[in-house]
Amino acid sequence: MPSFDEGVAALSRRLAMRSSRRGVLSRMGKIMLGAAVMTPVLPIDRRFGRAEADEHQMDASKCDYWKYCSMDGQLCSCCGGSADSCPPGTEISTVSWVGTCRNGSDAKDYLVSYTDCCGRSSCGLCDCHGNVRERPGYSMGVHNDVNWCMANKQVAYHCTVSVIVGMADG
Ligand code: ABN
Repeated sequence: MPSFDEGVAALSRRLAMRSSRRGVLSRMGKIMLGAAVMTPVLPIDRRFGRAEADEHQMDASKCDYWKYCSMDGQLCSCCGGSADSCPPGTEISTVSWVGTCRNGSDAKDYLVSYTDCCGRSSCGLCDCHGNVRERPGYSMGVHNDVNWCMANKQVAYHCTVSVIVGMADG
């Protein structure tokens, strides 16, 4: 009975006799071309551990956007304003709350300030509730589940804006 090595050698010889160098190269070329075409469409995690953000965490129109981690309310960007400016006909609350949010693209923590826009009835769109590190009213600076327009003359809540204040202390 031939040994394993002899078996492999015989198989290799038979394969070598049946295939030309050009044929092998052509087949390898086809395989490489197929891999190059198919790889971009395969469902592979391409972050390779670099970032912990999914695509919604990088999309400012989605509640999962990293900066909205302590958000509670409707995004002013859906209500005729922008992420950091109140819509026309509303005024910014004199009181804000803050959150510490991790930006998945650089894995750093940022201090974010959130402020309600007041003076029109609730916008009703893009209602987002992040609530990361949110605390009840005994810790007012991080309390979001209250209408902070009560600090203004125009107490009606419309929507909320958010601004990055700086890096969070390490
Ligand atoms: N701070 C946002 C908000 C407004 C009204 C009611 C609850 C929360």
